[in-house]
This record gives sequence, structure tokens and C-alpha cells, in this order.
Amino acid sequence: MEAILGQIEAYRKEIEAFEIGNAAQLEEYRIKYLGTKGIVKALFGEMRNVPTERKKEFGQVLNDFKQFAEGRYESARDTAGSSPAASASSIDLSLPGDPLPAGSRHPISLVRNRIIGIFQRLGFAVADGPEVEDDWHNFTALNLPENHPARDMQDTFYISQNPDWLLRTHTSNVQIREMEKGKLPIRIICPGRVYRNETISARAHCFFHQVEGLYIDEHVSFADLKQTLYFFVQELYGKDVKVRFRPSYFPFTEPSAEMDVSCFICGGPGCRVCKQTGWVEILGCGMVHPTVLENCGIDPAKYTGYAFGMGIERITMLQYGINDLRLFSENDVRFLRQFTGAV
Ligand code: 2NM
Repeated sequence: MEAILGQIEAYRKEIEAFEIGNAAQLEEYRIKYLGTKGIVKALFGEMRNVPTERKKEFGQVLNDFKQFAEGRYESARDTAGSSPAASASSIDLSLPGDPLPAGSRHPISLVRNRIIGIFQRLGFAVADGPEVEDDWHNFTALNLPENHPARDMQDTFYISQNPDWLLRTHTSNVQIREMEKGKLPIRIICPGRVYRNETISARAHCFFHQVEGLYIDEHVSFADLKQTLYFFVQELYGKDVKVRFRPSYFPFTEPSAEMDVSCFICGGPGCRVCKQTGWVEILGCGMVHPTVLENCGIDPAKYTGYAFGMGIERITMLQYGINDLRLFSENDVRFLRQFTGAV
């Protein structure tokens, strides 16, 4: 008994002298004194060798010792991690950090964000909606007759469980949904992914990205459309850009037009980008068809509006001289790394 008490006294001195300067030493200490095979545990094991009349006294000494050993551990743990000497032995803070590989924005995002920014400054709000859509919002409400070629199974991905559902072929579905809400005026742009069932090649893919715009109010005219889109391309290509509108056809607009810009590569004389014409087509537009307004519960006698739509891939390819659509979705970092800043 006296021998054990002496031993405990010796352990106290040992603990006081134990150097705990870093995490490794702290762990060494824990294992030696507090671990399951440690000294404290072993001393408690001695209890059964102590005569009954001295068990109480021995128990008190042991508990004191245990608290002492634990106290040393806890105070060392609080300081070992933060003292400079301790850190120096485990982590060298003077070394340069591991570099975080910096990503870059996808070129489609860069161009989309620029387009959005220009229209937001004109007061357009960004709207979005579902990519899985029903026939009404994707086709019928947009005045696409039952037998219109765009409805052809070959161009549209239908959902097999329910042939009324499909992957939207344009973001006009968002505009239909916005018009159906019945809150006027409407001034929105709708960026998003759209799907078409095409044979994949350098010029066609099964999905691409669009930005469509819609403005509906009283007295909105084709002149408003022209001026807004002219401002848009001036922001995109510079003040010297010229525009021209060519008559076109869309079932959801009347009249309809394609808008060309003067070639921003050669400036007019003709080059590969403009195919020697001096002009580059960048979007389609028109005055929203009265039937479309009616389909959405808007009175075409009171309200008029314009709409336009452009493919982001096309504008991006023209901007950067990219010649294969597939590059946008292959996620090859050798391609993606080239787009580090603003357009
Ligand atoms: C285009 C071209 C012309 C268009 C029309 C509508 C809606 F919903 F108002 F009828 N949304 N988008 C539109 C008009 C889209 O893309 C080439």
C-alpha cells in the first residue's frame, strides 16, 4: 500500500515534467496516462489488492490523481494547438499554401450574362420556367398548328410516359406562362436550355441555349422593337454596328423578321464569318401574334407586344471564332481554360 502511494507521488512529478509541446506529444501523453492501457487505468486495477479498511482512502488518492492527470491533458490540449512553438513542429506555416485550381466561366455563361446585363439595364426582368413542358405551353398557345413541322416527332423529345409532355424546344414556354399570369405590362427576358432531336454534328446538337425577350404593354410598336434591338447590338458590338431587318415567318409573331448585324469581323467587305455578304444573322423577332395574346387571356385590341429570340451558342461561336458546337458540351479543359475573362 505505502509503495503504491509512493509510486503515485512519483507519477505526479513525472506528469509535471512531461513536455507537451505539440499534437504528437499530447497524444503520447494521453495514451501513456489516460488510455485504456494507461497508468490511471492500471492504478485503479490495484484497488483489489488494497485491504478493505484502506479502500476508501486509496480511492480518494486515486481520484485526485486521475483528476490531476486529466487536468494536465486538458490544459495542454488548449494550448498545444495554438502556441507557435507547437505549430512549428507539426505544420510549417511559412510554406506557401497548396494552390486552389481556379476554374473559369463557361463561354456560354459569359455571353448569356452579357446579354442579360444589357437587357436588365433596359428594365427587363429575368424569368424562367420548366424544361419539361406540356404541349400547350410549348406549341399550342404559341399558335403552332397541329400539323406544323416543328411539332414533328423528329424535332422534339417527347416523354414516353406521357405524350403530352416534352422537352421544351424554345424558352417561349416561359413567356406564355408569364402572360397567363395576367399581370401587365410584361418586360422579360428568358435565358435557358432548350432541346431538339437532331443528328449531332458540328452544327447541331440535342440541346442548346437561348435568350428570348418579350415586351407587352399598350401601344408597343415595331419601332420599339427595332430601337431596343439596335441598342442591344450596339452594346454587344460597339456603336458603329449597323442592323438590317429582313421579313421572315414565325407562327407566333406577325409581322416577323430576322435581324442581321454588319459583320463585326470584316466590317462590310466580306469574309468567312459573314460568308462574303457583310452581314451576320443573329436573331429572330416580331410582333406577338394576336392569337397568342388571346390564348393567354390578353386582349389584343388593348395590348400589343414584341418578342425576339436568339441562340447563345451561335453568338458565342461568332464572338470567339468557335467552329464546332460540340466543344461547348464536351467539358475539355483545354477548350474551357481559354475563356478567362469578359467577352
Ligand atoms: C423568336 C422569334 C420571334 C417569341 C415569341 C414569343 C411569344 F411567347 F411571345 F409568343 N416568345 N418568343 C419569338 C418571336 C421567338 O425566336 C427566334
